[in-house]
Amino acid sequence: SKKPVRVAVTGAAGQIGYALLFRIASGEMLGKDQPVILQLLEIPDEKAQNALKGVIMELEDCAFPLLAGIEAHSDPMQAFKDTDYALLVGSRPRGPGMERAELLAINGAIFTTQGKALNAVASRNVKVLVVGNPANTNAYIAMKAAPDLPAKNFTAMLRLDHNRAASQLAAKTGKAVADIEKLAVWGNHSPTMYADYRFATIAGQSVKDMINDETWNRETFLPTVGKRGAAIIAARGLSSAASAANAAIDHMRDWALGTNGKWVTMGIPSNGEYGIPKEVMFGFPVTCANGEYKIVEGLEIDAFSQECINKTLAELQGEQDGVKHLL
Ligand code: NAX
Repeated sequence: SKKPVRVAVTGAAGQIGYALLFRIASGEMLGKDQPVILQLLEIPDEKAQNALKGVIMELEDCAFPLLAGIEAHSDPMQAFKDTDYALLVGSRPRGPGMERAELLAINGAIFTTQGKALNAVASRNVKVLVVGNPANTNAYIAMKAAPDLPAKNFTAMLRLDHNRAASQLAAKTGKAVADIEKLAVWGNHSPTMYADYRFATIAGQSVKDMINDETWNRETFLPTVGKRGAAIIAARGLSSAASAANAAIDHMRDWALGTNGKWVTMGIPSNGEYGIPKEVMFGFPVTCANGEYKIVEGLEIDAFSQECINKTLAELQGEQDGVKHLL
């Protein structure tokens, strides 16, 4: 049988953590033949550490055959020791009335500390996924704080946006969501992201031709996908958790195990593709194989798409400029 791999999860006692850990431990992320050791990080706060103990008791009570060990930590230097995968979920999202500078300063501190810890103690092949918002910029900060690790190992979660877009397209066309191929989401995980179905197909047929309604694209589809997080908060009184955890599982599984040529969306550091400046942590369509992602290149960018890409890029550059002094 396979040797266990180490999976670190931060914010492990939070609501996404609660929807995520059981699925990792059951083999849904890395395969039903891959044992895992969970290395869980929470803040030192007594309430958070107690909540984490409760989650661990429940993990134990599942008696998962693939769960080869569980550790609880309050220090990232311990939580990230030799870790093969790191899911950075805990962060400080923007609260009501919070100044932008304050948000960036708090997360700057969290993600420089965690980036440095990964740099010092994680596996040299660690695959990092940042879920905690502002996800792209937090991933950028962690990457910059970890100069001894390959920049390409740092990614941000755009998969929830991708899955939301796929689900809207399935509903609109009356087709199965599983049959949608070649969907792309460009840019920042924020309402400025650009979900792009110009290349999408269902059973080889063009989704754009099937829908044939540019007004629906611009006035219904894009705002629905962009504001989906806010709609869930309004309905549930809490932010999306199970769907976010599901997207994190999808992202890591596809990165580790491959997509068989299927396009998925990942937030990754640009190497200049599509005119996105180097190092900007940007949502791109990718395929994955052999543990590596590869940007889908050569797609035509029309005027409307370029306008959308410029807008989400400007927002991201604004965020990343806002943290430069912290790095
Ligand atoms: P919760 O507030 O339920 O849980 C967050 C947990 O992180 C808390 O238990 C907290 O103690 C812990 N934490 C905070 N700082 C930490 C640190 N420095 N080290 C370790 N743990 C720390 O939030 P939850 O609903 O689980 O959401 C977590 C993050 O995901 C938020 O930033 C949220 O905005 C973000 N989201 C990102 C999404 C995406 O698509 N990228 C979608 C869903 C979600 O909104």
